[in-house]
Amino acid sequence: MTDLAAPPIIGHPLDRLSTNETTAAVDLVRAHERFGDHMRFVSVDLTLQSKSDVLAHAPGASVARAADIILLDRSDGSTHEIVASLSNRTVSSWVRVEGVQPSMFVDEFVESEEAMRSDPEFQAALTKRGITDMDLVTIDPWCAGNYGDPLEASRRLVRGLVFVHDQPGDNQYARPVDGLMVVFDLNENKIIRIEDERVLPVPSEPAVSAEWSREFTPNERERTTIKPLDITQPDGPSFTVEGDLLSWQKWDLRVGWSTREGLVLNAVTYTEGDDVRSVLYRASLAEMTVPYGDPSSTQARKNAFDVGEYGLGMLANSLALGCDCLGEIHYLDAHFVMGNGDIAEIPQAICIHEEDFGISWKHSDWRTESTEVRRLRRLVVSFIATVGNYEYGVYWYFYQDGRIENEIKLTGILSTGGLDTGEDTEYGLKLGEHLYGPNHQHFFCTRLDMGVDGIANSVVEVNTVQAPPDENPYGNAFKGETTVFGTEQQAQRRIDPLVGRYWKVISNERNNKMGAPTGYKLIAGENCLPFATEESSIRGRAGYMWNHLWVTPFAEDELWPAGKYPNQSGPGEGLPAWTTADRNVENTDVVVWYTMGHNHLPSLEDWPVMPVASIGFTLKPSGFFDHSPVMDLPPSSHCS
Ligand SMILES: [Cu+2]
Repeated sequence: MTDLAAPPIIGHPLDRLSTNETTAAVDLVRAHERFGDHMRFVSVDLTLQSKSDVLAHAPGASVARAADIILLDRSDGSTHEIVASLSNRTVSSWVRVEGVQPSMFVDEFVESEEAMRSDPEFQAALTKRGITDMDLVTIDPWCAGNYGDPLEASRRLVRGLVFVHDQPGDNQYARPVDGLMVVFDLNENKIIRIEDERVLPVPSEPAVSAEWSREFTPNERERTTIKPLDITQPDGPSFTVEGDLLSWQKWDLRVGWSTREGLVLNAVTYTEGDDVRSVLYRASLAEMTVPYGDPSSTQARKNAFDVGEYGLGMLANSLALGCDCLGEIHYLDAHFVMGNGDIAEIPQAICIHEEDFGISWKHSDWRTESTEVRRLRRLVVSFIATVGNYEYGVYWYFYQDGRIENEIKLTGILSTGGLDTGEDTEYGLKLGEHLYGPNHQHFFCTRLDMGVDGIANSVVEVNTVQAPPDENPYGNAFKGETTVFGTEQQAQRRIDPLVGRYWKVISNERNNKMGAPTGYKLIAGENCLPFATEESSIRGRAGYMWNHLWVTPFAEDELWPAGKYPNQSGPGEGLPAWTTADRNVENTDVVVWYTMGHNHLPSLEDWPVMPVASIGFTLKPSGFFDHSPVMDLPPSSHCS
């Protein structure tokens, strides 16, 4: 029933939830008759509205606002999916879901570590290793996965990885207590089992080489030869931000956010004059998985789904606490909901700034000595999440020449293992006596809900091939061979840099001046495939990793490549399940899923904090414009 007293909400349907709206959603749920004290809030996020409604939205029109809430009932392990209408101030839907584990929430990190630390049996296992000061012990709770243990089907489990500080606040990852793992039930908040397999010496490397915090690193080690390099923008930046609408150099987009994905890009358009051209409807890092490649029983269970098991939005850094961006910066705040329903603010979670990016184009004529050079700029929209030991920076770049780039910056500390005296391993790199960094991979799946010049799009693959003999009298000829994907299974593809393979999203609604469809190509960067076997647990649970490209027809409930609840999931969910229908993906509303893998055989330089490793891909206009889109760039004033 509509509450007539509720004022209509003016805004845009994609506007992020305000803290007031999240609070209102929590209050509606708490006041509901089905809510109980044993329920915990996992997440509160903006309800995605139908694409047709969003596209039809007229500026100034009122919008229907709603929030999706996920609750965990700790008394029976059930999950509850709720929709709260913020416009009508009612709970419009409440669905109980059995047999799934929603993602971990921050309270569980804190509570589980406390409970493990104070357990007498756990303390005895540490005493056996000469560790008696429990305040120095840290336990990283890793979602337990699914390896056929019946407990994994019935309980909400984490496996605790144990580390120990030498002094409070120093780098505990230099001192793994390997061979000891704690199986812990989050709902009962108690240890189920201690797997005490092997007593290993705790590494005792000289502290200075393992430390990163300034508190523990001597100042005399710091370089003194760096002169100031200031970025000054005396007239301010060239972008504007109105609410969540970001506008810069013909680009417009709406910044979005979710507990699970962190930063989301909505409604990305490129405008020339009155011609507003759509490129992307929605883009985000939709899943990532980190499979470890070491057969030791500790490492073999490490298969983190950092988006679906934890949530990059919940783990986002407040960029107020560092110096992550340079120049004239505009920050946007974010927030998430704690288990008890309290709001946790993340001030300055999203960074927006622009960067000089070298030259855009240049030509010199040696006869006339005429030279023209133009500099290129890019707009950067980014955030950084800390997932335990590791940091992931998610960067989106928009260029004046129509390119969009995605870059993931990987940094942070290796999740280490221990070795016996004199022991070495092929399944990782020894970093010092008793210490190694295990082999692992990082897979990132970006969901690209495309809309290149309209909703109706197709995807083609282009491979470069040698010309056939009858067309190749000089033996030099080659050409691009284009294949249009008709169905989902045809569009499950892997990279092939040796034939210059790229994929291109083309419009079925608009042609360029040569009569060909306008398009954007997806250019792969670094990539690899998983090494896990067909029989492995992760093969079933993260099937999306085995193809670099997937294309699906848009479906409102298909957001998560490894399924909605990858925590302790069974095999086959997400992209592998949806695409068995082999639906049409030609001349329709398509979603492109690009998976990229970073293969991480550690090196000594990764220790103690890994210098950023970078992986990404590019969306580049390809027949989208009728000519170079950057001939209108003016010369730089300071060079003339
Ligand atoms: Cu790594």
